[in-house]
Amino acid sequence: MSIDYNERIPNNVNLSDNRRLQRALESWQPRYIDWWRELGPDGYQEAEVYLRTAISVESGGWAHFDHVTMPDYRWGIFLAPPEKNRRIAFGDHRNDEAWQEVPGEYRSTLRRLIVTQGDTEPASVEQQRLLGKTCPSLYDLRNLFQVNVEEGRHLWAMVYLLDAYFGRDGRAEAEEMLERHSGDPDKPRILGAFNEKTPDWLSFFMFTYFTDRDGKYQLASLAESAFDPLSRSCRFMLTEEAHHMFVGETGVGRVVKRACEIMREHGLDDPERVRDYGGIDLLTIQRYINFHYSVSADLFGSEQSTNAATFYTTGLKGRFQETKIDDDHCLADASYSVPTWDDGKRHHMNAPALTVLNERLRDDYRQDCQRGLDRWNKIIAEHEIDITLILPDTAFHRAIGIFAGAHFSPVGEPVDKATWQARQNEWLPSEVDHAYVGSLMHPVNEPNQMAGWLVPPSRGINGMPVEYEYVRFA
Ligand code: BYC
Ligand code: FE
Ligand code: FE
Repeated sequence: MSIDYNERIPNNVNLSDNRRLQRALESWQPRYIDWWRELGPDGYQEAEVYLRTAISVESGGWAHFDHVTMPDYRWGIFLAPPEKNRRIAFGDHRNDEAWQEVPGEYRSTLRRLIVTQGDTEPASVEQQRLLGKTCPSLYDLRNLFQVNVEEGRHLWAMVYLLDAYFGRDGRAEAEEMLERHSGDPDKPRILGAFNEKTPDWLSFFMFTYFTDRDGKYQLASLAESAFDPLSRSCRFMLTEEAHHMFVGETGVGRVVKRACEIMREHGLDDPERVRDYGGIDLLTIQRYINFHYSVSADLFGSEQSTNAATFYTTGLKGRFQETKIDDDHCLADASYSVPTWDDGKRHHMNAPALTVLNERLRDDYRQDCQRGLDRWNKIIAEHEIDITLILPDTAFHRAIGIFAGAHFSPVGEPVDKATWQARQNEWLPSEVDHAYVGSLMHPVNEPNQMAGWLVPPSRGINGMPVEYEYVRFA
């Protein structure tokens, strides 16, 4: 299971034993590097960044830290160790041996899932490409680039599966991964949230908190897949994902803390006055939460989904922590409560569990999101400020599913279009908010400095001090 770094493409899949596959990936590699130089981080390609690189896929001790320039980062193919005699945990093929090849009848469905997953990875790098220019500290700059190179590696993980298991169609899909671009009107990325802008660092922290967390839930569901190479790819990706969400949670927490400090220091009752002292006020933070939570909730798809039912019964995509759930793992007679919206009224109904798997995963996700809000609220309470950040109601600002097209307040009351238009600036980041947050975005490139709109992190990376020179400029 060790990783061979002497090869052009580091891997733990014995790539050199499969010449055809090796050639396919080696011919994709320069196109990937071209894409990285063109649409990866703007500037900084010559800077030396203190990055971690995977050296082993075993749990614990897999990371190596060193200053490297990003184009020299060793993107490779790493699968989690195989589970001996792994059996399929759910669906019609439950208890069969996990598949090492793709069954012919599921080829196109599985390809579509892998393409959708893979497409998000380079999309996020594209969305974040300008942020380096306004980093609040070298510590944060390094974290941004760590996230970016790992998202690049996640693309490699999916491109490997496409090339190795889907023949000519897979190779064509690998090419298209570099042809669609975030926000491109003609060739956009596949899922909505990945065509939005990430214009400032508060957006970046929100994105890594909320949108990377969709990644956690989707990857965990795909890690249950009967198709073992996909399962093993996703299991290793999940180990990297934890850091991305850490960047988001601590990042937002540091902005919250700074807002609270300013309020206490200057005895402010009106939260908005935090702006007079160069902080980001809690009401603006709430509007950013409303936006990023709602577009990320859309990534789970419609409440009722025949796609999701098919993915499940055929064994392609399971539930979150499938093997830990105590039921028949076929959902033959099970039901699950889902929201409904008819005639302008909201209710709940029990639906056949199989048909509402997207909603179930969204519920799991929502609970996980709330945990970070609880921690942020604890910071606020510690400063004796009477404000609570909330997750917006599931119906708020949705573009996918039953609530799409209707309007709701953040606490889930239906409102008419006129009210929505009149109050939108209270509920979602307004142009004024974006301009204000944007006005705070100035690069801080000295090791011992930190922008004034957030507090320093409580510790540095890999035991290094916060003031460490995480990025060295050429
Ligand atoms: N935007 O039955 P439905 C990550 C489409 S994030 C646009 O409701 P289904 C990362 C859908 O494709 C994790 N289109 O949903 C994070 C379908 O189209 P087709 C990404 C959407 O199929 C941060 C139609 O609407 N991974 O890794 O059950 C940084 C009806 O769909 C959207 C995955 O998503 C949307 N929001 O579920 C970096 C896992 N939602 O097929 C990386 C793989 C739905 O009729 N993907 N549609 O043309 C899936 O499991 C499923 O495709 C989805 C949708 C859960 C996304
Ligand atoms: Fe990823
Ligand atoms: Fe991520």
